[in-house]
Amino acid sequence: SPEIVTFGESMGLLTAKDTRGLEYAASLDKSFGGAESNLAIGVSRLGHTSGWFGRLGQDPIGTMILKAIRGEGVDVSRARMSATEPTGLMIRENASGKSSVHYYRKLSAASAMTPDDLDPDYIAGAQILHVTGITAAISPSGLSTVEAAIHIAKQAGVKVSFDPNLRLKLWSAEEARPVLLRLAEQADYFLPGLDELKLLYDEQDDQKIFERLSALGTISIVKGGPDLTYVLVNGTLTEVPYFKADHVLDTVGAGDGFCAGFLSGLLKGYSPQEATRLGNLTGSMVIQAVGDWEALPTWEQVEAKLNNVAHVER
Ligand code: KDG
Repeated sequence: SPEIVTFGESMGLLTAKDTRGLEYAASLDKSFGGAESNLAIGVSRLGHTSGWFGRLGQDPIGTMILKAIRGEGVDVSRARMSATEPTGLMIRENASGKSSVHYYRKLSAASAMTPDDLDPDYIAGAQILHVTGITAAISPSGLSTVEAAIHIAKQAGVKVSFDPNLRLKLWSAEEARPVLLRLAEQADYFLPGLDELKLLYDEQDDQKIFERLSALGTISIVKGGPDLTYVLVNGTLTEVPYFKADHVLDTVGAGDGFCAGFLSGLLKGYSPQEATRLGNLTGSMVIQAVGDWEALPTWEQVEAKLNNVAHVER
């Protein structure tokens, strides 16, 4: 098995760049996205082995996505193509500088995923299983699949990493709360954002949020502090400062970019704080270009950044 195994919904991504928004845009750019495949691509580029699976429709968008993920060196041997449901889509628009997304994924192939899609040996052979709250949100069978995968991992002693990825277009904070907190309790590494925790705990006070988090007993990495990431281990909070991005073009995918760096750091044997530093760097590199995963760095690019090597073009 690959060192990191993850699964979830990847969708076609159509983007209207027209500043008047989707309604008036004459053309759409085509790519794809999906929090879990973004992570798998990021881990692969950093030099580790990763595997992604999920259901895609047997249609041109599904084929494009599968080929692209495979082309990034991610193992897709456990992915399935569905003849009966289509690949999901998301359409992003940028009206007057404000970015928003429209999902077309209700009856998608991925939402029909069930625990039968899991290969227990594949999960049991990994170092880390990474799951997100998006899969839990897309359908009841998606949630069962996440629960079953966590169960397999825990039985086999595989570490579980969990990013809640709260998507309020898929469910309300009230609906998400009990489900995501229950999943967080089972994780070895819980990777939320501070804004997500405010919604999940229905609490604005940072101090109280960290008290609640400590009680979970997991290693928690909280993204989105004031230019820093919080690391909470056994009740001790440390702050790991951000790397300053030269410029910010597109913040979508920053969280997945962080997780890719963080999990790669763990595989390298880094402490949670050192792994967070790497995650901060990879996250900051993703936001300097357009696309959910395109700007995920290779290990070579990370090293160049850490050693301050200037990019030479001839
Ligand atoms: O994390 C970035 C994701 O938002 C994107 O790639 C698509 O998985 C996605 C979602 O559900 O929004």
